[in-house]
Amino acid sequence: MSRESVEFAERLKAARERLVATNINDAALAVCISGLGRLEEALRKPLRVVILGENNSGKTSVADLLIGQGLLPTSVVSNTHVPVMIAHAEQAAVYGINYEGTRIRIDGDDDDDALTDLSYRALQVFLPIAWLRGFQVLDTPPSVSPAMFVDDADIVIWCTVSTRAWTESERAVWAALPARCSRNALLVATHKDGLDTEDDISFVTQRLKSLTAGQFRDVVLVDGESASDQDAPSDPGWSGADDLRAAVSRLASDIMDRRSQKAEKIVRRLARLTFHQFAVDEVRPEAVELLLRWEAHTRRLLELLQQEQTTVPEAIEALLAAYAVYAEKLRPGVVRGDDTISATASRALAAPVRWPRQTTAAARLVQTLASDLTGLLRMLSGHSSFTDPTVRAEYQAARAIVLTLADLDGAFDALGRMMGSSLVSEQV
Ligand SMILES: Nc1nc2c(ncn2[C@@H]2O[C@H](COP(=O)(O)OP(=O)(O)OP(=O)(O)O)[C@@H](O)[C@H]2O)c(=O)[nH]1
Ligand SMILES: [Mg+2]
Repeated sequence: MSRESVEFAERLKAARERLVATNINDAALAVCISGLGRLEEALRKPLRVVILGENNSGKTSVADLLIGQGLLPTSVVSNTHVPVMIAHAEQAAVYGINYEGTRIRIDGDDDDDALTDLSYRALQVFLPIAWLRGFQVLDTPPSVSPAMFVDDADIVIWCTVSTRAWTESERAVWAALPARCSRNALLVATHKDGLDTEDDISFVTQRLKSLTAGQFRDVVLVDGESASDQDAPSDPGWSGADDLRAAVSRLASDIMDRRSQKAEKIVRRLARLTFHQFAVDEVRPEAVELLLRWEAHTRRLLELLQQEQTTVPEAIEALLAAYAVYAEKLRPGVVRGDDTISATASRALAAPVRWPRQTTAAARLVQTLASDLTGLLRMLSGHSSFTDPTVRAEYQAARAIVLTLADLDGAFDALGRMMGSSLVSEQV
């Protein structure tokens, strides 16, 4: 996981916990809190590494290398008949899933019989290994088509035997898999110990890289048997386990960054919805009249824009100027003040924006701006309705968090940038 995505997940968690701690009973806030929780869960979900390859190509040995050589229970090591899922748990355990879908623990003390996985359709192995907190490994049986396993794969590893790597049949099977498999795929060539010299190793590596260019993100050679092989070089890097894990980590970082970027977008949207809905009933009675006037004012401006009686730049300037007036009326000093809302708004007012000419996209932007400003004003209208200073402070804290998550500052900056660039492109 990259540092940014870890930090992002932490930030979400902190924001959610602080929102929960406000103890505010508000429907919009509740939706926001549960949405943030679900996103955190999705961000924390271990990545699924699916190991594919032909019969005896070293798939199980590669799974073993990934989690730490020799850590897989011997009962699941040889001849994989059914899919084996390896995941993290504080206590080691092995389960069989029978054909009715029931999960049966099969490593208990009372079960002395050798494990016959033929009576199960899948096995689940849980191990207290730190690496498995971020990854789930699926070791697949050669008897089932690889296509069955790739749907929910985050990372796909194809195992091939170094000494006869990337055969015609392997090529055909790989080519038949959905193209998206290649995006996060590694080609792992096992039986590196079957190659005689360092030159042979680099020759095979280069050959595989050029043969499979564009189909895998990386090629790694490993010796899955080095632990039990007396003749294996004593070099700790020889097995290739470190290279393999490094390659998996690189893919994982990219995936996590993409996940976080998607999550950031969702958080912004969720927080925007929240801030428009949050405490809508809390508007002070004396502020209602002002808000109604503001809404009528923005409606008129938007109509004028639609009828092309005003331009986008004029409409934006009018909106921001009116916003400043109404904000001051609702909470004197707010436009010059230093709390979160005013800081957000005043930055928008102070932003050195260059306005674009009339475009549909720009008109839509004006509408969004108008509705965001309405939301901000509504927040200002609700603030002081609570006489209890503690409750008021909690509402203020919740609003500040939601505003930060909604990244209105970022939205205003983007507005400025977009306007700047659209002006430039019109000049070209
Ligand atoms: N010398 C050597 N033997 C290996 C290597 N990798 C795997 N083997 C051996 O090759 C045999 C097959 O390895 P597995 O890891 O079970 O292969 P698999 O693809 O999981 O096999 P199936 O699940 O039956 O398809 C085993 O006897 C392993 O000990 C390697 O890098 N070098
Ligand atoms: Mg196997």
